[in-house]
Amino acid sequence: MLDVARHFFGVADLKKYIDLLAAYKINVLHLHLTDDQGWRIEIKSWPNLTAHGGQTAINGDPGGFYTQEQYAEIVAYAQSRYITIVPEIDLPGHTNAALASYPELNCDGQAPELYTGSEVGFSSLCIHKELTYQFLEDVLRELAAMTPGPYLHIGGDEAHSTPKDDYINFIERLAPLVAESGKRMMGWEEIVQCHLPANSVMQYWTDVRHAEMAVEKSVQMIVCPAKRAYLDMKYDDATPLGLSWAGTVSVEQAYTWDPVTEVRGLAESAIVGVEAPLWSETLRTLADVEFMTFPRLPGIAEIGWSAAEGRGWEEYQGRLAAQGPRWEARGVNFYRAPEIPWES
Ligand code: IFG
Repeated sequence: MLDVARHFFGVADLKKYIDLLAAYKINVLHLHLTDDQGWRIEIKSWPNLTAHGGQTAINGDPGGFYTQEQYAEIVAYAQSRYITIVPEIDLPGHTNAALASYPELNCDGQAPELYTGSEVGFSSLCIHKELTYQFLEDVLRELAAMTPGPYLHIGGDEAHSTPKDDYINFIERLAPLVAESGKRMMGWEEIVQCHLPANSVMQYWTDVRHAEMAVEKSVQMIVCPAKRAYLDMKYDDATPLGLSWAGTVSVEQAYTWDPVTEVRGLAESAIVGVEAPLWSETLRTLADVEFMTFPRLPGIAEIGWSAAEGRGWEEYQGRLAAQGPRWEARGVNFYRAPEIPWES
């Protein structure tokens, strides 16, 4: 996953990133397209979402957005490298950019200012306003029409400003709208508190109790625990970029885990896949994105594609070291983790 909402990355950057993902057999790119700081995908029936909501980014860095034509270009380019795009519209929290764009979407009819900070959990759609659901129908319809892949991701995380009952009612009213758009619903782990369509997928990212609830309710999951798979976590305390709320994640820690053993009672058949989310609060350029992605991503790809029995850090780090010269030749700004025996 790449967060293009906290900071925006244009089509050319995305294409370079997609080439690097394809080299390590990544086959899905989840784009986090909307958040408090920016709405990055053109919705023709609600043009202000990007005209206004796409203008800025964290720290007042340059904003931006993808026109529907540019989004189609990204989808086609990814497809040519056997990568499926999963678009995420984060709901009902993480919605300040949408609320700032349309006063009428707000319960009190007042639009908040554009937000350039990095707090989370302060925004919520107006759950009891009918216009909210017209808005959602329009957004989901247009997003589904431009997304050939099977999933629409509706976020669902950190809705701290939405009362629990309202959150549950909202997600349960949203789910049929996703189904009507012809897509399968994906969401962050919190959605598992709701009644979900049978083919929904949740992402386990931080609270294992949500993952255990998914096991009980037979909800399929993407396993991406922040303490292992969040690429925006610093490598160590000296890393200049990234965050550390889930701890630091070394190259070894990003490799030496097995999704099946992360959750009590989890069967391999219930795991749709693994994911390596990269949040961009602290990332401004493709070079920053590459620094946090490499060298940790190939190991997570290997976890996705190979049986746990055959994996071992001692053997793996030798193969990883051999990638260094390739990345140098391609001008990839990878982190030369000192513990890896990089080949010169
Ligand atoms: N949690 C938030 C993200 C981002 C992240 C940074 C999820 C699902 C912390 N939600 O991870 O928006 O701020 O590590």
